Amino acid sequence: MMKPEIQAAMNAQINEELFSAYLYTAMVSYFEEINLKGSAKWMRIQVQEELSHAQKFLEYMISRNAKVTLKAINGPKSDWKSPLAAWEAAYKHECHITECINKLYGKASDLKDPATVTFMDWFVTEQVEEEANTSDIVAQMKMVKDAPGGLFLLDRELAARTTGAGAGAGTPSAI
Ligand code: OFO
Repeated sequence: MMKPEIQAAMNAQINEELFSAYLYTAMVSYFEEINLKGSAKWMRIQVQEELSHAQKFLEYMISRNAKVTLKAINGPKSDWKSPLAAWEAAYKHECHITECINKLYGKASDLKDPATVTFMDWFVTEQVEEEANTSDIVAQMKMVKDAPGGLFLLDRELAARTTGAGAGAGTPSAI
């Protein structure tokens, strides 16, 4: 049986993952407003990925007979001052999620719950990719910041993302 403290932390993480989906949905809308269709497409896929993360926690909790308690999801921001600012916010958010995942991993380890530690391994690895993807895009955005042609090309490359799975999926390698 899952310890109540871990159960509470997992419920909180479901909320974090659903908030991630909500935040990135707001970014889909922002990128569409400013006609960055590739960025919007990349974020649409990211929304699905975040929902799948929430689902993974849900299924794991069900398999452990833990009680899933869903709380209200906070409203995200809906506007950013530039595409770069939005991508920086996405990177910052992923760093926050990494901290949440690491804390949850640490808690499962401290409370001697090896099944949860093993389950959390996937998320620890996933966060390396989540941070790398957004940080790479931030770096590319900084390079093209004042060059509309560069932004156009970068956005076109972001449109190539087809899946949420796999390292660096849809992340531009070069402009
Ligand atoms: Fe669920 O990893 Fe991003 O937030």
